[in-house]
Amino acid sequence: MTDLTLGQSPLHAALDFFDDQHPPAGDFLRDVLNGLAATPKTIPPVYFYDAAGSALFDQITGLPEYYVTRTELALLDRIGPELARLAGPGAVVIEPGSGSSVKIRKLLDALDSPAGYVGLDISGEYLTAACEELARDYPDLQVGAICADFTSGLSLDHLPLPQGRRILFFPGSTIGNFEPAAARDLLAGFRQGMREGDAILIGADRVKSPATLEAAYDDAQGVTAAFNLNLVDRINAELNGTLDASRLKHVSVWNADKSRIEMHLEALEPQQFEVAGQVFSLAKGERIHTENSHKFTPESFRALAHSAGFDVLKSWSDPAELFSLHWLEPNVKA
Ligand code: AVJ
Repeated sequence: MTDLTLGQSPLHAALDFFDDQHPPAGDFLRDVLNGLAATPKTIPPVYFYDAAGSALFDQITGLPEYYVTRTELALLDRIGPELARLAGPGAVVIEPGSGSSVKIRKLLDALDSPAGYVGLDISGEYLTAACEELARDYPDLQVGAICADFTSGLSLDHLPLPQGRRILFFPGSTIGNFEPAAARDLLAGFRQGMREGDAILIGADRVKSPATLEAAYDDAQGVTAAFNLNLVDRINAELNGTLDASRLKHVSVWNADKSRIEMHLEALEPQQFEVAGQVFSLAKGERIHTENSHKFTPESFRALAHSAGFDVLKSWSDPAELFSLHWLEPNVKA
């Protein structure tokens, strides 16, 4: 099942190991057809991130309204020394959904001689490129890569990891993309791969004024709108779609009951379109739901962590209390 290549591999010479768990590729066609047949219509947010969508997301992280990324980065800078004390020397950092190299570098630079880094991602190509770059820049660090779907848990037992405390790094409020039950299952899945003394450092966005939240997901320059509407281009290009982006508009709404920002594509007029030969219609004002971004209070986050078998040992926020990082440890099993 798993296909472990140690450092000698000519393909990934800079890595100490590359473990290909052959995650099933997401099925864009099936998910889009099922989502459009549902009521209300919905498309999972994982499909935002093709090359164009990833470039747009990068642009989002620099927008004045999108406080998330810059706030988390500043927070990481501020709490670095404390993280070093909490983690201790020789920690092994594991990053599910290995993402922004800026964030992981901040963490590695803050820690006291970390022993290892393991990136985990569903896309092997992107993952190995990022991990090889880290391996070259951090010659004392053992670096491995796991090509896997982190939503089905972490299987680490067979890997040649350095001894030492494992720190899972899950920044960016990615946890907010999951509905409450799925978020709990995801964290519980992480917990199964952890030992006593291991920890998770996780970023979670906070509840704040709806105006601030809606602006963060509907910026003045229209970058978030372009990010949302890029799904339309992708469906048209890859799934033989006939959607007309000029007849849809980007909408961001705060759902107070569910404590989340929702993004939708809303029909400006009644319309019909095809995807892969199947006909769909939208009434005027009807929406395709494309993303949820859940926001937490300290209490709601603690409840989520507890439900997945963790204690929150420490939480940090910026002075304006926009965003939080939390340090979780597995609670002792009864
Ligand atoms: C990458 C999922 C954390 O929810 O804030 C940004 C994605 N969507 N703007 C978020 C996103 C629109 C982002 N996450």
